[in-house]
Amino acid sequence: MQPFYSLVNFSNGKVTDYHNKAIRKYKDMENFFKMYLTKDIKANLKEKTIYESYEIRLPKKNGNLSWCTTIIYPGDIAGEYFMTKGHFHKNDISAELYLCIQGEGYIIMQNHEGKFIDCKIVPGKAISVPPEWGHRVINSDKNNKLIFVAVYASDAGHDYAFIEEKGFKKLLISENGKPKFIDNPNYQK
Ligand code: S6P
Ligand code: ZN
Repeated sequence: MQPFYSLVNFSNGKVTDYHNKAIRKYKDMENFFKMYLTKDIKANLKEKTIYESYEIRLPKKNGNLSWCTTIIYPGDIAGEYFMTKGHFHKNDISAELYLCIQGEGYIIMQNHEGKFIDCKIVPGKAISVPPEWGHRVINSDKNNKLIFVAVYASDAGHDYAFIEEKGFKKLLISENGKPKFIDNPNYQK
């Protein structure tokens, strides 16, 4: 393989020459939001775009790195800010590097023993997610997009099952217009 490059647009998060674009709407990730909603309200939110991502994806071969930009739109679902689904890596020994380029929010991380850590993110902040820590990014600014770059082993893979069923220990909600962590009522069930 030859070296190659792409250009990241720091204003809108788009990347040239990407291999994979994903758009996640509410209907694609309903179960990841844990605040209670009636069926009718859920039905009305189905087409809402929560985030999109542009990935430079290299073959899943040991030693290759892939990376992507993610743009999380502003908003909330029953108070829970828009966010990524969150996942562990299938290949759990894979670490990841996050670099925020626009907006503000939080990265939350949790390991298999249930230790939970949150870290505020602002442009220029780079966060190292060690192996074996689940991770999610949350946009806590209801007026602006949050854009970040993530770099990870190409064979890292995504394991969403635990987060979809139980979620992280804490949820980030908007209370009186300010972000606040609360216990996830679904976590102990
Ligand atoms: C991959 C990396 C990111 C996320 C993306 C969307 O390891 O962490 O590229 O896939 O930000 O997040 P999620 O949790 O919905 O896949
Ligand atoms: Zn990851």
